[in-house]
Amino acid sequence: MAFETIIVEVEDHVALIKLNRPDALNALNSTLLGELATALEEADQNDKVRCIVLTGSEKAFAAGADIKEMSEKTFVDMYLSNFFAKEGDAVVNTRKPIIGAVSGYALGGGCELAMMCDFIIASDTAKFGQPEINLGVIAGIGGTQRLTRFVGKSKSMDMHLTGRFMDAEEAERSGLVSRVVPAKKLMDEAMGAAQKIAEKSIIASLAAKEAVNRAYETTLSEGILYERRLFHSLFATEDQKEGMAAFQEKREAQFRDK
Ligand code: CO8
Repeated sequence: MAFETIIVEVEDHVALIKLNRPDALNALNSTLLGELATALEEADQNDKVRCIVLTGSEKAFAAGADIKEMSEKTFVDMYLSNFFAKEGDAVVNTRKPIIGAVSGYALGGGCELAMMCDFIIASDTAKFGQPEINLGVIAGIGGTQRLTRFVGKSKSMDMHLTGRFMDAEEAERSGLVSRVVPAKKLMDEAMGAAQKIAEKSIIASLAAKEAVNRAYETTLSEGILYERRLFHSLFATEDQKEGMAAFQEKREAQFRDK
């Protein structure tokens, strides 16, 4: 499908989705978010895709929700449309792993979108922030909740109340991102990580993603039980037999997603 505000390429089992509104620093408007939701649903359905990389430009992953589109909206508009809740759900309901490859600004809704990815690889130029307070509003698509879980209350409060930006080094130190690499190497690093994921059994990848995400939704003992049951169930797969046989035969496993 042809898109206006994103570019999608599928190669070697990885879907690369690039936000593409360069004149607006990839500000998230309704067209872009609708297209992103569609692209993610398509990637999830596409048997050739085993991992997804979501990225922006070198200058901006995304500088937030589109302020120009939003500015004249009323409470009733926002409430009745449930502003971008459906599109946000489409991101978090994607079952295949999503890597956020972040360079430049990831602000407001852009930071929130990056945090909806399964993990973030950042370039050393990345800047994260929840500056909505400067516009007389607050984060609206998970920022107060997700950032707090990533970096703790004190830093999250600091970011949401002052609107200050966090650079890549601080983001890595605080647990917001998994790796920081020089800007020029960002896409190689993200695509390399995606390739590694694509080589695994997709059944195990989906189970790992589901289990880690339970940690944010439930108690420790329930989460551990959930993990244990998923772990047990993987012994019903041919890929478990293949993975463990390959280890003993000192060869690469050939997973068949069965
Ligand atoms: N919305 C609309 N247009 C934007 C946005 C934005 N969020 N950010 C940048 N742009 C546009 C600018 O208006 C400008 O366009 P034009 O040339 O037509 O005037 C162009 O992008 C380039 O921007 P700048 O000239 O400002 O570039 P600078 O390098 O000087 O500054 C900054 C870069 C610091 C990123 C600056 O653009 C900025 O502060 N942007 C706004 C950041 C912000 O406040 N983000 C939060 C938005 S609110 C939000 O995200 C709410 C989330 C809750 C719901 C989420 C649903 C998805």
